[in-house]
Amino acid sequence: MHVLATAGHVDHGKSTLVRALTGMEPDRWAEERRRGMTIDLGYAWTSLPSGEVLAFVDVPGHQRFLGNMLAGLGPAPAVMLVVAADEGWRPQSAEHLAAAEALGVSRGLLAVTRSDLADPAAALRAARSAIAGSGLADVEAVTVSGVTGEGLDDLRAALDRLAAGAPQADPAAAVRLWVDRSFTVRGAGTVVTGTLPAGTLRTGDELLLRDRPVTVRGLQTLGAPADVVVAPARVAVNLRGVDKDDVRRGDALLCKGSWHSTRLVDVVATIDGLPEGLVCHVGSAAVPARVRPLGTHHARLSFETALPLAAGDRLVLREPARQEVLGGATVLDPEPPELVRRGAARARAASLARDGGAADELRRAGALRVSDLERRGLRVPPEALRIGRLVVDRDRWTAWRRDLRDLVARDPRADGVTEVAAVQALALPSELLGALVDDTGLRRSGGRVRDPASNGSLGAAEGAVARVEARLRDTPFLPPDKEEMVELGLSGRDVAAAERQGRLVRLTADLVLLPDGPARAMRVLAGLPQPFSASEARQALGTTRRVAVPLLEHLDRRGWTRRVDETSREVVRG
Ligand SMILES: Nc1nc2c(ncn2[C@@H]2O[C@H](COP(=O)(O)OP(=O)(O)O)[C@@H](O)[C@H]2O)c(=O)[nH]1
Ligand SMILES: [Mg+2]
Repeated sequence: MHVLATAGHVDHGKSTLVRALTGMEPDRWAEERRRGMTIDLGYAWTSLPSGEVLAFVDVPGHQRFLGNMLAGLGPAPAVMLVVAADEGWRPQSAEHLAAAEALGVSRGLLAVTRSDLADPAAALRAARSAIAGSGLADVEAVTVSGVTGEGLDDLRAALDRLAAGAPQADPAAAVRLWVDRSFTVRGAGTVVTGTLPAGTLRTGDELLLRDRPVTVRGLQTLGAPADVVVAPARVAVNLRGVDKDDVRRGDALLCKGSWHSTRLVDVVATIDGLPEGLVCHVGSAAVPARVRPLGTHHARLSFETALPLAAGDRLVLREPARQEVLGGATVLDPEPPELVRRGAARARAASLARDGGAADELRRAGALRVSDLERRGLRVPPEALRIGRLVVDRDRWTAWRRDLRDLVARDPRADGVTEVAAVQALALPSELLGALVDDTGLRRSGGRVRDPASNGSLGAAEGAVARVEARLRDTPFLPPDKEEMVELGLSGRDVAAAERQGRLVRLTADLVLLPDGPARAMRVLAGLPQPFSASEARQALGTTRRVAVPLLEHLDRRGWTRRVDETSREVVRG
């Protein structure tokens, strides 16, 4: 399943589009339908043409309901930004884009809807230029009408591409389900719902809710009961022993022992000069906080109530009295050191300001995307390496070089390791492989990394392969049989390596010719009266039936010969 939040100015057609795509009603309240306006989060889902299921969290666009909007957008991995063709880019469009920016959302789609009311070109241009430079700059755009249905198929196809490109959520990640709704079901008790961005939920799981253990009595997803729900997903959790009043939006269901609830965090903000008081939105929560500035970009926030936060979590910042996004912040340290000594705050500010903790994070990760650092307000550590779109920790690079050389050197046949195996063994971001191979003096070809110095050599198998080659030069169509190969000490792996090096071709797993063998056979066969039988071919080639039959089948596969009937073939001319 995939989860997508809508976003965009009020009345631009978000709910209508969700309705048209899913056939479901995202405006759940009678008041919403009477007023024709989304007030709270709505939920709907559909199957895409590929069969992938996509769930929508439909948000209100009206400024007054910014908090509800953020509770929907907060845990969602992607966003569908909706702009009305007849209205164009409006203040709440920018507001919602700012929220997505603050949250670091970079996956999504731009839908210019109500295309039946006006030519969408101008609105599309305006929206494109508004999102240029944001994390959503590269998203696909679709023009559509939720009322006439024009463009809906394009939109579905674009949603499918978005789903196909979604990064895999880690099913083993510690669960943190931000509650966006809680209610009572007669006979079942308390149910909470939320967007599960990572991890797996199972019936019977013991979780924590406000430091209290709770048990998952039942699960539902897409309106049906489930024993197991794997992220990403929309999920409803029936909790045993929890009163409806014990849980509300902004609470989180947590894996035991994995999360640290904190009232104090050090952050880097996307804006300078934070006010003294803020409201911080994270997940579905909105919590007031006091601000202690630490240098220009950094600050220590103390929350009114504790939040389960980890380094890297993103907060949307708002001034308490204003319904607008002020900026964003990234948690650098959810367990910051106390600042008691005189000068401690200044020292802390200096250490955060040096690189905002980027060097530490880079040391841990090995490599990070430059755009991710920049978007989070972190500076690229000056001592780091820049390779393509990544910054790489120097020590890690040295270790990767050593490990890659070792890996290739340890390969017993000296025919290289596959790129996939190398990337896995080194836990290397695959886009770094090219640079790493160049830097180590190794070479990439045919999907493998090899040492050019040992090229042409097959290690221990070299002598045996050379003997087979010599023999085939004398009698090109009389290769060694299976037993002889075993006697020579040649395994299937050796033969495969020799084939990759262009020294032999395989007709079957253990039947080989020189690479020019098939072409030589063709010259002989072309001289026969056409069509010819397998036994005529065998005689002309001076070989045995054991070789002739697989050789002819090999030529058939290449399209050089073809069967005429049960018993005969002809050479394909031209
Ligand atoms: N003609 C036309 N009207 C639309 C379209 N999409 C939405 N509307 C109308 O625009 C108004 C706002 O739509 P709604 O989906 O509630 O907007 P939301 O606030 O973004 O969810 C409603 O009156 C809809 O009927 C469309 O594609 N074409
Ligand atoms: Mg709506």
